[in-house]
Amino acid sequence: MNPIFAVVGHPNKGKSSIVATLAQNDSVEISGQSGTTKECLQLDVEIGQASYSLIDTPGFQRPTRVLAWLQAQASTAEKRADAVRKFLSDEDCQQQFPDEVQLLTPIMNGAAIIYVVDGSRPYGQEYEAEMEILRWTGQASLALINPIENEEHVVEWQQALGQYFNVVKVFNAMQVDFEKQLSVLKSFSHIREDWKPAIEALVAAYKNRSNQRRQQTAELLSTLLVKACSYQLDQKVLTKDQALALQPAMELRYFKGLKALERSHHQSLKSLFSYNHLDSDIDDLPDGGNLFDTEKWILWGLNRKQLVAAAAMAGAAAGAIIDIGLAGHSLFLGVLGGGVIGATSAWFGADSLADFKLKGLPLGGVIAQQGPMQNRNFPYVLMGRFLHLEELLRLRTHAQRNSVQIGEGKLQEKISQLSAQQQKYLHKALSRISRQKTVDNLADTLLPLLPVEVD
Ligand SMILES: Nc1nc2c(ncn2[C@@H]2O[C@H](COP(=O)(O)OP(=O)(O)OP(=O)(O)O)[C@@H](O)[C@H]2O)c(=O)[nH]1
Ligand SMILES: [Mg+2]
Repeated sequence: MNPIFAVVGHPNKGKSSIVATLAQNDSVEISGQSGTTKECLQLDVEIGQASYSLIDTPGFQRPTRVLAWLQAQASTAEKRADAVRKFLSDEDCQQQFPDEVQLLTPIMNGAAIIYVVDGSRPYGQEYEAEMEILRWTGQASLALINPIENEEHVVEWQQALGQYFNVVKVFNAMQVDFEKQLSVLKSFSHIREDWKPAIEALVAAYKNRSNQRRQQTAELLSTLLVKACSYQLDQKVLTKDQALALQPAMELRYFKGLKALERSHHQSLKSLFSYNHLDSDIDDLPDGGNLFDTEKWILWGLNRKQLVAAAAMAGAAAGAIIDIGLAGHSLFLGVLGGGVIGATSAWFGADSLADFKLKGLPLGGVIAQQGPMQNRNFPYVLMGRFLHLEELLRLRTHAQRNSVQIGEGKLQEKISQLSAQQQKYLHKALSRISRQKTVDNLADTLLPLLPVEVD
C-alpha cells in the first residue's frame, strides 16, 4: 500500500491549505468560511515513479459527543479501534455525526493522521476530545501547528500536542520551504516503518523533480530569449511609400506578438510549478520610449551603468562600435540596390525600440521589416521579468490564492551572485542573442541564476 495521509482537525484551521501545499495543487478549495470542506477529497500525488495520497477532510463538529459514544462502547483499550469501526457503520451515528464519520473513514481504512491546529489561537480542552478520538483509531499520526495569524500560542500547543503525538512540527501552510515539506514526509518514515522504502523513494523523486524543474526553467527562459530577440515581421509591398504607411500597424502587431511570446512562456513557467489557476499581473513590455532611460524598464533590466559594465565583461564594446558604424553606413544605401535603411540602434546609441527597415527587392517591390529588437537591454528586461516570476512561484505555496504581482526584478542582484566567469558567459550570451547570433548551451549559461532548492 502506498503511503496515504488524512489531514484532520478543527474546522477552519488550514487543513485544506496544508493539503494544497503538500500536494502542490492549487485547485483545492480553501476559504475563510468554517465548514468549507464537507466531504473527503483524496488527491493522488505522483512524483516521477513515486506516489502517495493525501486526503482532505471536513473538520470535527461534535467531538465530545462522539467520544462519549465511543467510550460507552469500549471499556478497555483493545476494544477501541473496534468501537470506532462500529461508530462508522452505525446508521444513527452516520446521521448525527456525518463529519466525524467522513473524516474517520479513511483513517480506519489505513490512512496515517496529520492533525492540524492553529498556533495563533490558544489551546483549549475542546481539542482533547478530538485528539483522544484520533488515538482510539490506533493509526500512526503527527501534528502540525499552522500559525495562521502569528506564533503566539505555539509553545502551549507544543506542550499539549506532545502528550498525544510523537512528532509535532510548526508548519505554515502559506510560506513553507521545500525542505520543511519533505520533512513531514520523512517523519512518517520513522512512524510507519513499513512505509519507509516508499517514503525514501518519494523524497528522492521530489529532489529529482526539483532539479529537473530547474533545468526546464532554464530551457524555457532560453527559448523565450532566443525567440523574442529574433522576433520580426516581414511584409512585402510594391513601393517604399506603401511600406512607410504600413509602419504604425506593423509596429503594433510586432509588440503584440512580443507580448504574446512572453505571456506564453510565463504561462509555461507557472505550469512547470503546477500552478494552473494562478493569475499573474505584470506591466506590459514597453512598446515605445527608450529601454535604457525609462525608469520603469530599468526595474527589470539593467541601468545604463550596469549595461556598460556588462558590455565590457562580454568584451563586446569593440563590436558595438563597428555595429554603429555599419548602421550609419547602411542608412545611406537606401532602398536602391537591395540595401538596408532604417534606424538601427546599438549599445550606446539612441535606443529606439522599434526597428523598422525597408529592403528593396532586386526585381522590384519592397520588404517592410519590423524587428528584431535592437536594444541591448531587451534580453535583460525579459530575463529580469522571467526570473522574478520564477522566484515568486518557488517561494509561494499552493495554498495561497492571491494573484502574483510582478513589480521589481532585482536582476543585477541575481547576476552579481554569479562567479565572474559565469557573469562573463552570461553577458556574452545575451550580447550574441540580441544580435540574433546563436549561443551554444544557452540554458546551461542561465542555470546558475536559478537557485538549487534541495541538495
Ligand atoms: N495567514 C494564513 N492564513 C491561513 C493559513 N492557513 C490557512 N489560512 C487561512 O485560513 C482559512 C481556512 O483555511 P482552510 O485551509 O480552508 O481551512 P480548513 O481547515 O480546511 O477549513 P474547513 O474546510 O472549513 O474545515 C483560509 O482563509 C486560509 O486562507 C496560514 O498559514 N496563514
Ligand atoms: Mg477545508
